[in-house]
Amino acid sequence: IASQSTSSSNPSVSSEKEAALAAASTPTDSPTIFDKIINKEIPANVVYEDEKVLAFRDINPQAPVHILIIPKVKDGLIRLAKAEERHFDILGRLLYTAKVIAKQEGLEEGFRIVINDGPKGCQSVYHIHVHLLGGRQMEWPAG
Ligand code: TR5
Repeated sequence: IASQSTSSSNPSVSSEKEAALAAASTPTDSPTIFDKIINKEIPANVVYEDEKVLAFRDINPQAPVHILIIPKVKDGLIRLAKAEERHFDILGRLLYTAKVIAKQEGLEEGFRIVINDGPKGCQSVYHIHVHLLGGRQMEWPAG
C-alpha cells in the first residue's frame, strides 16, 4: 500500500493546506459579515432575493460563476452540523434556490454545489451558506 504523501514531501501541497487552514475559522454563534450584507449595511452583488433567502456573488470567486446562497434568518444554523428537523424547509429552499440561480446564470451544462462545514471543511463564515460554482469544467476529487 502506497504511503500517504506528507506535506513536507511536497511544498505545493503544504502551501495549499496552509491556505486552507488560514481561510478556516473557529466556529461561533456571533453575527457574521453575512448579517451586515442581509441588513444592507455593506454592499453585495445580489443576484436573487426573496423573503427567506439571499444570494450574492462571492467576493473571492473560485469559478466564473461563484454565488453564495444564505438564509436571511440564521436560526442557529451556523453550520450544516448544527442542522435540526426544524431546518428541513430552509435547507431544501437553499438547494432549490441554487438550482433556480444556476438556470438564471445559464449553467445548463452543469455546476457544483458546496457546503463547507467546520474547521476541517474549511468553513470561514459561520452562517450556513451554499456555494454555487460554475462556468468552467469542475474537477474531482475536490481539494
Ligand atoms: O469558506 P466558507 O465556505 O465559509 O465560505 C465563505 C465565503 O464567503 C468565501 O468564499 C468568501 O470568499 C466569501 N466572502 C467573504 C466575505 C465576503 C464574501 N462574499 C461576498 N462578500 C463578502 N464580504 C463583503 N466580506 C467578506 N469578508
